[in-house]
Amino acid sequence: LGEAVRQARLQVAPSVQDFKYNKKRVRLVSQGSDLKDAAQGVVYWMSRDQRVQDNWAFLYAQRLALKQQLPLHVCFCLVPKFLEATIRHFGFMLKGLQEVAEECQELDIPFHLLIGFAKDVLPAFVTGRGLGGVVTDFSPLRVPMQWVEDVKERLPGDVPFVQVDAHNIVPCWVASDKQEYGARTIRRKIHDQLSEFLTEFPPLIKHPYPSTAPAEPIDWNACRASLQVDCSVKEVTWATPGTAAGLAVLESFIGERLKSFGTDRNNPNRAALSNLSPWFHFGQVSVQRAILEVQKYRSKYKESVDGFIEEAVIRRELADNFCYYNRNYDKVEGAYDWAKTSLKLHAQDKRSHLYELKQLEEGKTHDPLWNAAQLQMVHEGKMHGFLRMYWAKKILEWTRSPEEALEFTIYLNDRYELDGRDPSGYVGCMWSICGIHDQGWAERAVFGKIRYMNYAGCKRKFDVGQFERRYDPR
Ligand code: FO1
Repeated sequence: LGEAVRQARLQVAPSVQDFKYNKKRVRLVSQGSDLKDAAQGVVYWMSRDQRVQDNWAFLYAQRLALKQQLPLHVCFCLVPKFLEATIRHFGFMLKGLQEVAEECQELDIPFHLLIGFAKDVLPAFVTGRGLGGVVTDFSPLRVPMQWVEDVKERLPGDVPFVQVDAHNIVPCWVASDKQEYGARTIRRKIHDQLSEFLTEFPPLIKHPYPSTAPAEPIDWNACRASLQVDCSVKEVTWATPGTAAGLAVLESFIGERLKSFGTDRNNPNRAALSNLSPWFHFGQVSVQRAILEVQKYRSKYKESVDGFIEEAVIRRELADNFCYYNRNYDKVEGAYDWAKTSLKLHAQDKRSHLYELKQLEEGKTHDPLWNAAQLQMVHEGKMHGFLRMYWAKKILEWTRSPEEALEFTIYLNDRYELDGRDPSGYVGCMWSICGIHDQGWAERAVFGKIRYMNYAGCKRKFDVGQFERRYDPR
């Protein structure tokens, strides 16, 4: 699969202008004037979608550059810290970016790693090089949305600045213009538009208009040294960073695990998951590519393929919808009224156990299944999807308030999960603790009407002891 994508890249398409580019993927951040005659090039400011091929934002930037016969540049702005990210995450990201830089070089597209916040480095880069247009990708999260706003403020007024949703299959602002109630309400909207957006990618091609001023060589060690992040959370060994490795995981999912995804995905003892979320999170692999490949097996593994589309497309795009349209996407205030009222009503209920953050972080509760899940996350950077729900719900049960539960859950998720700091992570925590995208259930202590999960329920689903033994520290 990696090779197929590579080959596509090397093939010189007749002209990138020839394919039909769906402009609904693009929106204007600031108008500027038309690309100036004197412009020296176009730049793609890469952020969420850290890959060369299968990237609608990169393709759009190349299309603009080809139309005007201009050089194309790519920039990545490396911030010193981002939410709770540690060296585990920055290490994964930087190694992926190294591959991006190499691929860009083969395509005659200079890749620039700028150190610092975009607002401080990107406008100067654009003016310094006389560039005539900026294209960026899209994230609904508060911090990256603010980066875009800040750049907009500081870019010269005549430089057009556009944004492309290169992460979702149906662009977030096209899928729906409001916060959706749940999977039930967004599913049809997305499925109805899949035939329009779930299309094959044209290749990004070797760029025919080389830049006269090439990129500065990148000192990757200096990049690492510029970071102000916690280095005590170690990088993981099971997940090799980068697009090539991510595509190999996709291939192994299709060849080995897809057949049992439909039946075994809720069993943490079975290898049935795609495990692709770290590569999806950093945009090293496009979800659209994964779906294009997986859906070829629909007649063979219908249940699995449908289940994967539900999780990778519907649930994932629902998460972006939630974060985009709800500014309190990571706070109890962001919940539905029924959930807020119910949680408030039970705020004073006696908790069976109360744990401090440190006890939780070290996996030292009375519950061996919970501890095992926590240690899986701490050591491997990825907790099994089914256990993520159980894990978060127990934090609601064992802390002083829903606010504290959400704070701890998001902190731990963002700090340890490779795929943390992502809309899917915030929505996962909000679903478990605040009932987002869920319905009310029978009322009970502490949880109120929030769906409850317990150890006995897990025991009915899988061999809990087998999972606990895998992560037993003794
Ligand atoms: N994007 C950037 O443009 N620059 C960064 O330095 C950067 C660091 C970073 C660290 C951890 C992480 O999980 C993501 C990071 N991102 C960075 C990407 C990004 O902004 C996110 O993936 C999206 O916001 C997720 O929606």
